[in-house]
Amino acid sequence: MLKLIIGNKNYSSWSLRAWLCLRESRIPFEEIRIPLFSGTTWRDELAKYTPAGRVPVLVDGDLSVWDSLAICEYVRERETGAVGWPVDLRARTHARSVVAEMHSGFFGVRNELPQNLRARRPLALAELSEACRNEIRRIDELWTDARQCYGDSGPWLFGQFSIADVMYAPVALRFVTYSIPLSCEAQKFVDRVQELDSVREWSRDSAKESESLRFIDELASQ
Ligand SMILES: N[C@@H](CCC(=O)N[C@@H](CS)C(=O)NCC(=O)O)C(=O)O
Repeated sequence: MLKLIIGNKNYSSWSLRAWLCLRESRIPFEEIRIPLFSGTTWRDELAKYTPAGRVPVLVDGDLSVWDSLAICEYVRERETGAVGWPVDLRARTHARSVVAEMHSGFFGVRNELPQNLRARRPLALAELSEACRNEIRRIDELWTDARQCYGDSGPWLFGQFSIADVMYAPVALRFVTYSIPLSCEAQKFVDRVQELDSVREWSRDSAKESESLRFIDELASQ
C-alpha cells in the first residue's frame, strides 16, 4: 500500500495538498504523521523517508516521491481517474500556469498568513505588507479568472476538481483563518473548499493535535 508521510495537520499546507490529492482520487494509503519542529527526533524520523528533509513524501514500494506537485503528477500517471489536469489543452495549460505560480511564489502570503487551521485571527489588510496584499489580490484574480473561463463545466476552478484546486485549497483555508476579504467569486471557492468532506476530516484531525508551534501561533494571537 502507498505510504504518505505528512507533517502536522494544523500547520503543514504542503502535506495537505498531497493528502487531498490521494483522498479526492479515492486511493487507499497509509498515513505516517511526523510532527515537524516538535521534540528532538523528527528530522531523523523524516530522513528515513527522504533526504530532502521536507514533507510530504509518497512511498510506493521502493520508489520515493517528494514534493507535493511531483506527488500529484505521479498519482495522476499511476491511477486512471485520479485527480489530474483539465482535458482541454488551453484549460490544462492555464491550470498548470496557475499552479506553477503558487508552487514557486506567494511568499508574502506564505510568511505572513501561515497555515494554522484551528486558529481564528481576523487581520486588517493594513496589518499586512504591500507585497502580501498584492499577492492576495493576484490570487483573487487567478481564481476569479479561472471561474469566469471554465465555471460552466463544473463548480471548481477549472470546472472539474483538478490539481489546481488541490494546490489552492490550503490558500483558501489561510484566508479563513485570517478573515481575508475576497471578491464574491473567490469567496465561493473558499466556501467550496471548506465544504469538502476530506477537508473537514483533515481539519477535525488538526484540531486534535497536541503540538503547538509558537512561531506560528504567536502570529495568530497578536
Ligand atoms: N515545495 C515543497 C515544499 C515542502 C515543504 O516546505 N514542506 C514543509 C512543511 S509544509 C517542511 O517539510 N518543512 C520542514 C523544514 O522546513 O525543515 C512541496 O511542494 O512539497
